[in-house]
Amino acid sequence: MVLKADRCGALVRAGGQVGRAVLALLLMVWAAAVHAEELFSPMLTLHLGDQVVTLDREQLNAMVQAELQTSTTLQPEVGRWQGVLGRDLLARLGVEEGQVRPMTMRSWDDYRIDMTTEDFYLWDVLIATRLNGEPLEVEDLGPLRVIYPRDQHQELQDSRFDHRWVWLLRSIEVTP
Ligand SMILES: Nc1nc2c(c(=O)[nH]1)N[C@H]1C(S)=C(S)[C@@H](COP(=O)(O)O)O[C@H]1N2
Ligand SMILES: [Mo]
Repeated sequence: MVLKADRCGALVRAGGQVGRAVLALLLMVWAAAVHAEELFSPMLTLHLGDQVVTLDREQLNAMVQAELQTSTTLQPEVGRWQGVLGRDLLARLGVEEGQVRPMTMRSWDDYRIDMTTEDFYLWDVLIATRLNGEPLEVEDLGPLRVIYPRDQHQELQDSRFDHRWVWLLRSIEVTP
C-alpha cells in the first residue's frame, strides 16, 4: 500500500512537472507572440508632411482587403497575398487621388527606398498582411510586405522595381 501510494505520489509529481512544463511552454509562445506585436508597433506609420497616421493590425484588417496572386523574386511558387492596396493607404492619409508626389518607404531593418506615389496609382501594389490565408511572420519577411503584381505585368519584372518590394515595412512618407 505504501509503495502504491508512493508511486501515486510520484505520478502526481511527474504529472505536475509535465503540466508546469506545458504551461511554461505556452507562456513562452504567448510572450513571443506579444513581443512580436510590441516589436512592430505601431505596425504602419504614414506621414504626409507633419500629418501622421498610425495603423495597427486591427485597423489594417478593418480596411478594404485586396488579394493578389503572384510569385516573388524570392519565391518562384505563386502565393495568394492579401492586405490593403497602396492607393487606399494614400487615400487614408489624405493624398488626393492620382497626385504624383515624392514618397519614401522604410522598413524595421532600416532599409529605405525613395520613389513616388505613382506606382500605387499605376498598379495594384499590395501592402500584404497575409500569405495563403496566414498572417505574415518575420520568417515571411512580415508582418507587412510590399507586393507588386509582378506576374500580371511584365514591365514590373525589372530590378528597378525589385528594390521597391520592401519587406518588414514600417512607414510610408509622402512629401505634400
Ligand atoms: N526590409 C528590406 N526590404 C528590402 C531589402 C532590404 O534589405 N530590407 N532589400 C531590397 C532589395 S535591394 C531588393 S533587390 C528586393 C528584392 O531582394 P531579393 O532579390 O533578394 O528578393 O528587396 C528589397 N527589399
Ligand atoms: Mo537589390
